[in-house]
Amino acid sequence: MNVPTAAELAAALAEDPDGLNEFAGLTSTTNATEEPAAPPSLIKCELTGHMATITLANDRRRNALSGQLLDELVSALEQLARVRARAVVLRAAPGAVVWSAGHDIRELPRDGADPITYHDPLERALRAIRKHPAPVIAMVHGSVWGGATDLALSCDFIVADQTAQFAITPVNLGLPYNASGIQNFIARVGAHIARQMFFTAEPIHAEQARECGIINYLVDSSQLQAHTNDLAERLARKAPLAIAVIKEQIRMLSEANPVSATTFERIEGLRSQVYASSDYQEGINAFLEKRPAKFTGGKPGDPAPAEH
Ligand code: KGA
Repeated sequence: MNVPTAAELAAALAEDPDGLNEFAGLTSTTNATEEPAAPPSLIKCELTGHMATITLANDRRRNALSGQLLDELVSALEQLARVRARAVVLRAAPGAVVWSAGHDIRELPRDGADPITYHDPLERALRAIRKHPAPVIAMVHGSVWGGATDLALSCDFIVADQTAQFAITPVNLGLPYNASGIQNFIARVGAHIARQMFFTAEPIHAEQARECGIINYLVDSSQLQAHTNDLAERLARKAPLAIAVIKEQIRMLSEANPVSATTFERIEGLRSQVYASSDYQEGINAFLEKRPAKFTGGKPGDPAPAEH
């Protein structure tokens, strides 16, 4: 993996504290003959002064959020916290027209297990962004799908251009989204727009995304990178401890939504009916077979529908 280790980041910072430190493509010094070759890295991490950029770099799979990509993202954020980066930009590689296609559908479980548990790599990454001490800015050019919209909404800012669009698509897969994700959408866009996004699974385009508070700054494509870097530099000049503690308070207070144990258990019971259903299997099969899904709405145990 070419994400620099914390030691590499710290050593480079110590060598050149005032200059521009570039970390793209740094590799571990482990002797390659001792271990099997690691798969190519799916993200790139660079640190320039106090500002970091994490680039999603798997356009071939439209930056689908696989376990590997998300583990690398979490690891990069941990390392950037250790070297006290003061602002992090999360972006897709230049030229990509899909920012991210969301959860890697090939990695969704097919064995009756909950598809998005607390320990799912996507959930770990969402928490890593929300708990990261420095502000994380999603710089969005292009379309954002499913769990990637949750990921972008978990960032502290979204700076986007006119090509940006955001969709949340579990109803295309017959998948029961989870309570923390739905809470995140309600907190960010309100129940009314959350219903529109979840029920239609249609993308919200840039103008509406700005109106409903998804996008903080909507700028021309030619200004996207400059505007994002300028914001990151401004944030990097503020008091980092104050930012970290205010960020953590906003997270804790916005998540402080008392739900009784009974209600939570009811939510989990309802969700399990969905991921145990034939619609969930059909949604994944349809994606893999590149065809529209045919959903029946049958609950587990219902008789199979008659063929027409
Ligand atoms: N998971 C796994 N593989 C994916 C993927 C995904 N989410 N999205 C794309 N791919 C693969 C795709 O199978 C293809 O592989 C390659 O990436 C290029 O995609 O070459 P292969 O082996 O066939 P494609 O479709 O050819 O690219 P495109 O024509 O440019 O279209 C891009 C989009 C993003 C529009 C299209 O790929 C798409 O609709 N993807 C699925 C988007 C989506 O619905 N994501 C939601 C995933 O679910 C999710 O996040 C959750 C948990 N949820 O919604 O609840």
